[in-house]
Amino acid sequence: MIQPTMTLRGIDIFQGLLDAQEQRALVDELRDVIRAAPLFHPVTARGKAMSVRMTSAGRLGWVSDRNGYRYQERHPDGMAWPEIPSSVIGLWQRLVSETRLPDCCLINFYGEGARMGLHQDRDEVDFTWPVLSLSLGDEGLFRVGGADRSDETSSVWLKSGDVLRMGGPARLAFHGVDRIRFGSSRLLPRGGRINLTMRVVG
Ligand SMILES: O=C(O)CCC(=O)C(=O)O
Ligand SMILES: [Mn+2]
Repeated sequence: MIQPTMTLRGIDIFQGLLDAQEQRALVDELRDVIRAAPLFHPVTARGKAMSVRMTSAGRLGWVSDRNGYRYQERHPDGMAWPEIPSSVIGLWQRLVSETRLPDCCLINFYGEGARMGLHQDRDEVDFTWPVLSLSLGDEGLFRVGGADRSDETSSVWLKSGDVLRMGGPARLAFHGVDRIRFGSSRLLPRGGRINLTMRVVG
């Protein structure tokens, strides 16, 4: 069993788990996913535009619009979501489960100035499985607290190739991304950060 390089408020962090070649190969696979299911700009239920752009792969994708947050079987433009890249499934099998595979791989793209406010991942039906998160491209300042929004938080800069596993009591920890260091990585030629989160929806 592979051991995390650090833990932060119960989250296991595997720093540098993907090497540069694996990261480049995955970016190529993600280009195909995004061609088939383009990134879109979600809005919150209150109509506020989120600063990240997103899409999904897998049986279900996560969407947010005026009707709220939910998982659905189709992209807002109507197509089915593409398959989750096999290397992403392989990572899940190494760190979470050989047999119960994720239903959704949410793909977030952070351009210059994008961030994500403190939130819990709780639109899933089943919280018994961890959420696995992989960072690619520019560094992002990730913040994590506890199960209550008011709990104290800690932060870590996530680099390209780092993986997080949020399971057990940390499955419902509040977390977010305060900012990215735009241009800090050369993985994406035009800069930016990609985060993939794999989820069992149930
Ligand atoms: O970008 C990240 O590292 C976190 C993304 C996230 O929390 C989410 O998509 O729910
Ligand atoms: Mn989240």
